[in-house]
Amino acid sequence: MLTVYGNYHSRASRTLWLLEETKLPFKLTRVVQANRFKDPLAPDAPLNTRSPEFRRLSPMGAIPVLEDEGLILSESLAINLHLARKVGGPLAPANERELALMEQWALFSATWIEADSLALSFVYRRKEQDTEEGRSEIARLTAKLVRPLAALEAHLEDHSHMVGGRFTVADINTAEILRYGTDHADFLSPYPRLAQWLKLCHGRAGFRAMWSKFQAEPV
Ligand SMILES: N[C@@H](CCC(=O)N[C@@H](CS)C(=O)NCC(=O)O)C(=O)O
Repeated sequence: MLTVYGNYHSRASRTLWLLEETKLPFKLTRVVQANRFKDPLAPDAPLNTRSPEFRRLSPMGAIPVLEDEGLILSESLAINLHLARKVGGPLAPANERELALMEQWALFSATWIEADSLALSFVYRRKEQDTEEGRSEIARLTAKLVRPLAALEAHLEDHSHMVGGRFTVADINTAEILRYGTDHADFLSPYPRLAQWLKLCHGRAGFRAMWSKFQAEPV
C-alpha cells in the first residue's frame, strides 16, 4: 500500500490529485507544517514536519513524502513522475521522449514559476493585496512571471496539453504550481490559452475530488 505523508493544504495536493486520477489505493498519514504550531516539538503536538519520527523520512522536514514498498521519496514533482510511471496508461510518459519532456516541464515550472506564484498567493494570504506594499509586490511578481508564462502561452498555442496531446502527469505538475498565482484574479488574464488549459485541468473529476477534500480539511 502506498503511503503519502502530508495534507491537502501543502504541495502534497499535487500527489493527492494524481492519486485521484489513477485510482491507486493509498493511505494518507497526516503530517502538518510545523509553523502552524507554537511548539511543534511539544509532546502533545500532532505529527508535523519537525517531529523526529517524520524527520527520519524527510531530512529536510518537508511534505509530501511517499512511501512505496520501502522506497522513500520526497519532492512532489518527482513523486508524481514516479507514480505515473508506476501506474502506466495515458497519464504516464509513453516513451523516453515524452519522459524527457515531462521532466523538462516539471523543472521549468519548479524553477521559473513556483517561487513567484507562491509569493503572489502569500500577498493574498497576508491580506495585503490592497495595501501600497502589496500592490507593488503584485506588480513586481507579475512582471517577473511574464517570461515563463508567455513561454507557456506560446507552447499552448500549438499544443492542447503540456506533453503528448493528452492530459498527463505533466499537466498536473504545472497546473498545481500555477494554482497559487490564481489567488490574484488577473493572474492569467494576459494568457488566454493558459487560462483555458488550467480551466480544463480543474474540470477533471480527479482535480474536483482532490479539491473537495482540500476544502473539507481543517487548516
Ligand atoms: N520542493 C518540495 C517543497 C516541499 C515543501 O516545501 N513543503 C512544505 C509544505 S508545502 C513544507 O513541508 N513546509 C514545512 C516546513 O518547511 O517545515 C516539493 O515540491 O515537495
